[in-house]
Amino acid sequence: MKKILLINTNMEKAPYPVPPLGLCMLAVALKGRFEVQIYDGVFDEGKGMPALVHQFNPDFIGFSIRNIDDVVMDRQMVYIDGILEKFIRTVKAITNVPVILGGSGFSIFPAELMKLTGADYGIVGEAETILPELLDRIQNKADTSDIPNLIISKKLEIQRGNGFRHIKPVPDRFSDIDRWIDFTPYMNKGVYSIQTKRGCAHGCIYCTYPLIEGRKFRTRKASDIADEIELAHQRLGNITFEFVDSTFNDPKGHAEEICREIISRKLKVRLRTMGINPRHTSEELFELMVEAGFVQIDATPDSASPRILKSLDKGFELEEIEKMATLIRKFNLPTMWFFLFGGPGEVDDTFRETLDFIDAYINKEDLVYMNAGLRIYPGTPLYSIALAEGRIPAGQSVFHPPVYYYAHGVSKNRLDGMIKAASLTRHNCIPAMETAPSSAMIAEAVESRRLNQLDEPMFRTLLRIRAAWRIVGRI
Ligand code: B12
Repeated sequence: MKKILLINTNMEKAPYPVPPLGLCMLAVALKGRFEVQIYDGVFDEGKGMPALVHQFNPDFIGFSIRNIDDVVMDRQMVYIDGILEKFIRTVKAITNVPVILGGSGFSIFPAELMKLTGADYGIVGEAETILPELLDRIQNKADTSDIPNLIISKKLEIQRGNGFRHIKPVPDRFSDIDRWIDFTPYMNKGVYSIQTKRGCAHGCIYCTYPLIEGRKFRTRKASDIADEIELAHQRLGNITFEFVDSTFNDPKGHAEEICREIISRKLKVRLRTMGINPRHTSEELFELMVEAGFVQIDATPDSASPRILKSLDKGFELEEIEKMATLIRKFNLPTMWFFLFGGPGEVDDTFRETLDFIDAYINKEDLVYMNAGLRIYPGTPLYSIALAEGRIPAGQSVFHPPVYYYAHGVSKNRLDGMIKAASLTRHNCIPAMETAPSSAMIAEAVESRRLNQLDEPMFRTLLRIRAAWRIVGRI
C-alpha cells in the first residue's frame, strides 16, 4: 500500500491551539486505500518532521495551509514565510515525492501558493473525495485533467471539471482527531473541533467562507454529530467541544436538532461555538443550547449600525441583534462579541451607533473585540468594491503583504482613536491589537480560578482582573 504523510503547518497557538480537523478528516477518507500518518506542527514546529519523513518514507506528502496572516491590520502577522521555511523547503530538501497542497488558507490563494512553494498539485476546498482520486491517478500515471478543484504546477489554473466545486454531502465519518495526532497538549488549552455542516449561504461582502466551503448549507445528521461527541467524550473526558461551522444556527432548525439529540443522551459535555446568526435565534434555541451544555458562544454581528449592516450585506437587521443580545443576557450565556469597523460607509455616526448598542445591550462581563480594517480577499464583493474605488489596481495581488480596506469617510487615525477611547472607558472593550493579555495577567487569572474554583470561561476571569487593574492604575 502506498504511503502518504499529511503535514499540519499551522504553528499559531493564539487564541488557543487548534487541532488539524481537516487533515484528520482526510486521513479517515484515505484509510484502507493508503497508509496515512499525520505530522502535527502546532507544538513541535517542524523539529521532528525530517526524522519522520526519513522513517516513514512516504510516496506522497500533503501540506495543509490554514493561516496566511492574522487579519489584524495593525499587527499584520504573516504566517506564510514560517510555513515555507520550517516545513515546505525542509521537506523538499529531503525528498522528491509529489507534494500536494490544500487547506482553507490555500483555497483562498491557490495560484500564489503553488508558485511560491513549487508544489506539484493543490486541491481547492474540501478534499475527502478528490485527494484519494488524485493519489490513485498519480500512482497509475493516469490523466488528472478532469479532476475538479485541482490545480497543477504547470497550469496554475483551478480545474473546474464537471462544473461542481464542492462535493456533496458532508462526509459523515468521524474525524477521531485524538486518534490521529497526539492530543495531550490540546487537553489543557485546546478544544475538540467538530463540524455540523459545510457551506455558507450568507453574502457578507468581505468573507471567504462561501468560497472555501460553497454557498449552500450542507448539514450532517444530528445523530452522527452526537455519536461523535459521545464517543470522543468517553475517550477524552473533560474536553470542550467546539463547533467550527460558518454559523452554528443555520439553516434554521438544525442547531435545535443537534441540541435535542445531545440532551436526549444525557451527555454531560461542555460545548462552545463561533458564529451565531442573529436572524435564527429564539428563546427555544437558547434554552436548548444551555441544556445541551453550551458554556460559551461567539456573536459576530460586525456592526450595530443599520447602514453598515446593509453595506456589509449581513442579511439581518439591528432589531435581530438586539433580540439576540437580550436572549444572551437572559440566559447569561458567556459571549465574545466581535465588531469590525471601517467597512464601506463607516463614519463617526455609524461608529457611535454600534457603541450605543454595546452600551445598551452587552453584558459588562462579556468581551467586546473591536477590529478596524477589512482584509480584502480575491473573489469577494469587497474586492470588487476596492477595485472600483481605485484602492487596488486591477491585477494586483492581495496575498502578501495583506491588503486591507478602510472606509473613506473616517480616517484610520480617527477610527483607531475612537476605538481606543471607547476601550478606555469600557473595561470589556478590547482593541484588536491588545488581545493577548500579559503573562502576569494570565498568571493571576489562573491563580484566581484555582483559589475560587471558577468554572467560567477564561475571558470572564481575565476581564475582571483587567477591570481591577484599571482601578488601581496597573494598566
Ligand atoms: C473555525 C475557525 C476558527 C476558530 C477555530 C476553532 C477550532 N476549534 O478549530 C477560531 C475562531 C478560534 C479561529 C481562529 C483563527 N482563525 Co480561523 N477559521 C475558522 C474557519 C471558519 C473554519 C476552519 C475549520 O475548522 N474548518 C473545517 C475543516 C474540516 O476544514 P479545513 O481545515 O479547511 O479542511 C478541509 C479542506 O481545507 C481540505 N484540506 C485541509 N488540509 C488539506 C491538506 C491537503 C494536502 C489537501 C489536499 C486538502 C486539505 O480538506 C479538508 C477536509 O475537507 C475558517 C474559515 C473556513 N470556512 O474555512 C477560518 C480561517 C481558517 N481562520 C482564519 C484566521 C486568519 C484565523 C486567526 C489567525 C484569526 C486571529 N487573528 O486570531 C486565528 C488562528 C487560530 C489558530 N490557532 O490557528 C482565516 C485564514 C486565512 C488567512 N487570512 O490567513 C480563515 C480562512 C478565515 C478567513 N478570514 O478567511 N478560526
